[in-house]
Amino acid sequence: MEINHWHCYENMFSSRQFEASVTTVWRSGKISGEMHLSTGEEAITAGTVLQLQAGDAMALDHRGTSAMLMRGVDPFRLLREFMGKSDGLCHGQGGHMHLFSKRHLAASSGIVGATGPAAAGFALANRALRPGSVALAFFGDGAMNQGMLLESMNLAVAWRLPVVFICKDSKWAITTLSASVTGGKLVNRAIGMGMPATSIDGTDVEAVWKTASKSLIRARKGKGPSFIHATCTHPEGHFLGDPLLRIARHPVKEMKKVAGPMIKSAIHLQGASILKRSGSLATVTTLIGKTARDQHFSGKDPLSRLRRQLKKENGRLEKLENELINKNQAVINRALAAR
Ligand SMILES: Cc1ncc(C[n+]2csc(CCOP(=O)(O)OP(=O)(O)O)c2C)c(N)n1
Repeated sequence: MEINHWHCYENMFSSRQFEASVTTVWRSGKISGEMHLSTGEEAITAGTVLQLQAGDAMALDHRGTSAMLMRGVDPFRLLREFMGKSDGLCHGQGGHMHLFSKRHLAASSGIVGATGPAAAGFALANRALRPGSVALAFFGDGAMNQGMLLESMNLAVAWRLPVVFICKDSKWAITTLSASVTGGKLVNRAIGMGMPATSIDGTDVEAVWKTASKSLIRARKGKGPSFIHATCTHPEGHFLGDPLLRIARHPVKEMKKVAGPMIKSAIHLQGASILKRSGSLATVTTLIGKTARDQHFSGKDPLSRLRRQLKKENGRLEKLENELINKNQAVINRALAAR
């Protein structure tokens, strides 16, 4: 299937909008617990999920929102699920990490590595019940050290299962730098098991699309699984509210110069009242957090990358974005107004 950049952008933009709204709702306290966003992964999702056909399945990790949206799951039911409401996708029982839709053959899990066995199971069923259909397995680099994922990759090769294994490599597993606990190159593990493996820039939707297209054709023809290693960055860190401690441990040079004196002056004994000073300290830390986030994501945003390509048709682009913003806002308003 040929890539349609506008269709990809529409899906990526809608997902980003939805997750920006989820962030606001989460901050307001209407969603409890941790919140893991798929923001930063949109090109990987669009380049794979938008190529799926009826009968194809997908196993998603704790960042399943963009894939669910791009597969056509109702955003109203997703947000209501996140809010723990009975009219949510899973009647409010799953939350954002444990989503399931039988109609879309889609299941997510917060258990790291669990998408390997789930996708292998989907693929086994697909081969028997819906020949020619496939299953996608999404997981992070952290999952590549999980036994059950490696076992299912091995079995998928041995049984020639129609699976595409997609490793979204953000380099980090919460606060652990993957390189510090991982031997060798990830693609070599897949190659060693006997499946083709390709490493790509996961912020480039076209590269993802082309690679996924080859893997999907191969799987549909009954030739077995493949492995895609796609790099990405999560601008928010591991979860919403992540203080990006790891960035503080590897400070950006500029920030290091500015942060110290700013904090020192904010807590200086003389001058304004303690209340004012603690207020300004909060402003300083928020600013530092934002700077860290911006620098951390700079040049690694799949959405801005595709947007630059489409900007030559600026009128069309802005019209589309406005329509999608309004559409998203209407869904959010409806979800927040419902009881
Ligand atoms: C089996 C298992 N071990 C540990 C955890 C705790 N945990 C949750 S997310 C995470 C890191 C996952 O890193 P990665 O797979 O790279 O995904 P990312 O969050 O970076 O997208 C860990 C260790 C878990 N949920 N499941």
